[in-house]
Amino acid sequence: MTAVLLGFTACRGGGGASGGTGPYMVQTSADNPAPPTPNTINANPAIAYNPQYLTVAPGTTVTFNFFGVQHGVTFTTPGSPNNIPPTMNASVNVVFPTAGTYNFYCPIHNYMTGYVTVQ
Ligand SMILES: [Cu+2]
Repeated sequence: MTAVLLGFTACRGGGGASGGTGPYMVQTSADNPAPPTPNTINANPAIAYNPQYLTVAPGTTVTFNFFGVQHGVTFTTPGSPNNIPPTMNASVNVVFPTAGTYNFYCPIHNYMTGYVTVQ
């Protein structure tokens, strides 16, 4: 019985022709928005940063977009750029001159977190 179950499990990843909820499920454009613009973090109405994590080269200007819902950026890493206070319907450019990982959260939704890695 155990051998049968293991065999079944091992086969699940290979076929995928039956549709359903696997990784090959077709998504609509509404489910799967276009990838964000390079060096841009969108603070979404869905209460998340998109992308949540971003890697850039030293000296890069990162654009934070705040549209639809008020969000901000509060950095928690020493040496971070200045915080962005709660903002709505505007973009704010932030320069990251120095290598490091800069953690941040939203001052309104403190479970909304992300980081920028500069390397
Ligand atoms: Cu927020």
